[in-house]
Amino acid sequence: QHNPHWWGNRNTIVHLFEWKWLDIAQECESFLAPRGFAGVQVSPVNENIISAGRPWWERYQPISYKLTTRSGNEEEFGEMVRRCNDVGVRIYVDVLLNHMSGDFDGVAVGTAGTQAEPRKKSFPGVPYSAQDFHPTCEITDWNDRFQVQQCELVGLKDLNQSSDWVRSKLIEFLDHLIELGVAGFRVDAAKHMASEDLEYIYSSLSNLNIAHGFPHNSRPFIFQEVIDHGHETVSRDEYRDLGAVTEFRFSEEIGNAFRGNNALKWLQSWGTGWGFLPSGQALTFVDNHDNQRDAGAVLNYKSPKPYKMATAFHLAYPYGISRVMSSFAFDDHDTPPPQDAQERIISPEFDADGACVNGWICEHRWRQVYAMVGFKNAVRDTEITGWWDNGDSQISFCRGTKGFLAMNNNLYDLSQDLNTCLPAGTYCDVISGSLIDGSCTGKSVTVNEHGYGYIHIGSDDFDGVLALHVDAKV
Ligand code: QV4
Repeated sequence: QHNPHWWGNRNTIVHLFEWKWLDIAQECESFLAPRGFAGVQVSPVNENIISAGRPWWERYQPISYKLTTRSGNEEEFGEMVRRCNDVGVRIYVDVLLNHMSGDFDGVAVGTAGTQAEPRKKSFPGVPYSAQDFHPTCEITDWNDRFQVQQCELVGLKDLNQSSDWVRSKLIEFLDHLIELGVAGFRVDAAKHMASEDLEYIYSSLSNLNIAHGFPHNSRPFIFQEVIDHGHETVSRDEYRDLGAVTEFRFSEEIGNAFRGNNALKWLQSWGTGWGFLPSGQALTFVDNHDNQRDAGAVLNYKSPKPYKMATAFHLAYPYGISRVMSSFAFDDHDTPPPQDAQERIISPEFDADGACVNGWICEHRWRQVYAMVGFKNAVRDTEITGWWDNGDSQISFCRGTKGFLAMNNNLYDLSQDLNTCLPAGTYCDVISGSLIDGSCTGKSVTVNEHGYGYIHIGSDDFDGVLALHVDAKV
């Protein structure tokens, strides 16, 4: 279940973190499909506990499988999936199979009005009762398989996926989403569940819904959240044959490189050469909704120049199943998404350039990001050729004869003739500008009959990348 069921030449997923369903429907039609995005990872869809101040993470504490959250209700969810599928943008749902909510004093009321008593492990909306959960214990040793898989992740009531009842409820929930037209799932906290139980659940799922345009016998795409920095007792390798796995080392190493802790020349062997999973099993990202909030090597929108460079490299280098993050502005771990005085999530608003303005960051609407989604589509099915570097942090490479990328992460200019491998002509650098009505608003590069062009990226240029491809020829 490694096939994401993308349309045509599209090949990038965007995580529209905490967006509302009807806003996503609109985004599919007006922005994502025209820009060639392949799919959207959406926030959890089932009913969750209500936490004071409405932190984003309340959605990782389920109360029932009713499809009502702050992003919208079932009808709105169904409408979103249909409208996105109609324009060829697939929907992947973040699903919580590992646990229900954590402790709550007294009777909790969820986002669909369902009551539960988490402290007693009583969730009548499903229903689940204490016998459906593992006994309560804390994870203190992350290299103890029993603790990781049978104790409670941050106190979240830990479902027993080897029970027939729990399995049947989880399968029913996922099948309901398949019926509504989704293309697959991000499986939250997969590492905290035994791979045999997940295998049973995934293989029991229905095929994708042909009424939504999926071919007969299409299996749901599965990507599993398994954080493995290497040498973990519960490793990514136990899950990779069941579906794709989040490759966290990609995120950490790309952050390191573009923060300047590692010369870019080493990226020549990026991918399996760095010990990452095989390309078709790796879900790759510069940052995700968790690690963008942690200090450390991982880059996020708050460091725009290296972030855009890392994203350009991510999308230009042929490795992995790519996902780009689309965030809301945050100060700390608990900052809620943009909301009004009644604590309803507000819709993103856009300025004249299409950038988000009201608390949403929308990295996917940054030109340097969506232009690289277009680049990745334009160079699909080509290999890396013509790698060049200066022995340090200036690099360039070709994608067959369809695309060319150059980067400068040194403190001095890159100015020289380089082999772009492109057919002769003038190309628009899609990073510094766009091709509009046949003219380029940024840098242009003239490629001679030998494929060479003069490349200049100043060390203090706004962006440290230059990208050319055959769909942006002047
Ligand atoms: C608190 C204490 C605990 C205590 C517990 C019980 O910290 O020590 O046991 O109370 O009284 C929130 C709070 C957290 C609180 C917990 C339970 O932040 O302090 O525990 O609720 O009330 C998200 C957030 C968490 C949040 C959780 C549930 O990141 O902060 O916890 O949602 O709302 C590991 C895992 C990996 C996981 C990652 C974060 O291997 O699977 O940690 N990542 C996924 C999601 C992530 C989500 C969860 C898992 C849980 O990507 O977003 O956690 O669904 O690496």
